[in-house]
Amino acid sequence: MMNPLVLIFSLIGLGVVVACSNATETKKIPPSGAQKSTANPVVDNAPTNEVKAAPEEQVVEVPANLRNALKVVVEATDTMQFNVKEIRVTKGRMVSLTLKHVGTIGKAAMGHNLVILKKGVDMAAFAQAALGAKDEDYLPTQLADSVLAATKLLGGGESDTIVFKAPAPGVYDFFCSFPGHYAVMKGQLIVE
Ligand code: CU1
Repeated sequence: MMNPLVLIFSLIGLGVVVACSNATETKKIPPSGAQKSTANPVVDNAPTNEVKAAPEEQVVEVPANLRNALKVVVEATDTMQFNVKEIRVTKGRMVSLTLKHVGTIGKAAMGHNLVILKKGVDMAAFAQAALGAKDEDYLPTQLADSVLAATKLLGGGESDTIVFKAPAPGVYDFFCSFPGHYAVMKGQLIVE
């Protein structure tokens, strides 16, 4: 049952930096429900014996770059508001973005996430398409190619942190994909 650990320790022996394990657990770019995600590199006792080699790039890359990451905290409320409407960052910089649902209403009625779209993706069309994806927390995997980064869907009192690298300069829309929220819960990531 310790196979995964043995694997990890040998990686350490090879000089792979795993020191910043506190920061690695949040990296995930195409978020898709908790169970489907294969992108999570955290050593979680794997439910099966199928131990694949640690998911390539992600484990290794994040910690080193994260030291200079821009840390952003966005609060979302029970009244459907983000307290941040604009995030500015320079190209290539790592961003550690935490979304905090500071309300008390559960996610079924007042769920919030923060979805950053790739450049040129139509937010209204995306939001419309996401409406039908309740089972995927309104972030359908079929639209993953349109997403730069996204948090989980949160209920009151919950928070989630994502880590991503600021892409090419430009303006990127972010919003909450919970039905009906994007009209007010939105903002822009501005990469300079
Ligand atoms: Cu929301």
